[in-house]
Amino acid sequence: MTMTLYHCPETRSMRTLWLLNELGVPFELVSMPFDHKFLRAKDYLAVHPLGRIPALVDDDLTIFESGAICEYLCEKYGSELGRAPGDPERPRWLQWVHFAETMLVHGQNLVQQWIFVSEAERSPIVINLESRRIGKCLDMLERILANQEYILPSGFSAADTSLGFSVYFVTAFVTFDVHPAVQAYYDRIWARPAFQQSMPPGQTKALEWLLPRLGQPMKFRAPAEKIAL
Ligand SMILES: N[C@@H](CCC(=O)N[C@@H](CS)C(=O)NCC(=O)O)C(=O)O
Repeated sequence: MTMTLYHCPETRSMRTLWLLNELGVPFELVSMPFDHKFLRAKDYLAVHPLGRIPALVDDDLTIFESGAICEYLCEKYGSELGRAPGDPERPRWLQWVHFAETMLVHGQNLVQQWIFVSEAERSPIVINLESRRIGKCLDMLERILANQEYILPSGFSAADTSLGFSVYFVTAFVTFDVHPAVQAYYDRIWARPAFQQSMPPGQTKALEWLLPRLGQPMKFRAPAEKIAL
């Protein structure tokens, strides 16, 4: 009865890997290069019909979608990293677990622009727009994290393994110069041993191997207004 995580380094499956490391439960890791040779192989399509990661196989259950896996694992282990139904923080916990995906999509669109689209087809408008969307997300997080260490007032939770990965990922495209509270959050994440265990060994920056092919990170102006959330 082994639980198996299908993973590619520095992709959304890092959320699950990090969470499993935080939970300290036994699992088997199948780590693949981010390459269709592996992701579209017949064997893997039998696990995830679209050949995406993460996918988790737990006995006779196969589940995909990083947010769903996060909820599943917290429930399975009754972990304090989740917020169970009835917990006053449950709605916010769900919100941040799933918001993480909204934020990441902007980063993913930037990877598409810089890496997968030819130079002739690359769009400065899309790059600008998606970077600014990340900036708006950071402005919102800045206001929250100015008053608390993690995304929920009560402290670290699996919402941070979801959101923290998105914050990690976007550091390849933007700077946190005017988002000091987000920077401090990011530093706190890095200090967690379970996060470090989920990183490719020896790597100190997000998407380090791709950085030479990405443009200069976008710098933002300080957020103008302080809106109470
Ligand atoms: N919403 C899904 C997205 C899964 C996804 O698209 N993962 C990417 C890696 S970050 C992938 O597998 N891409 C491979 C492909 O599109 O072929 C989740 O959160 O798990």
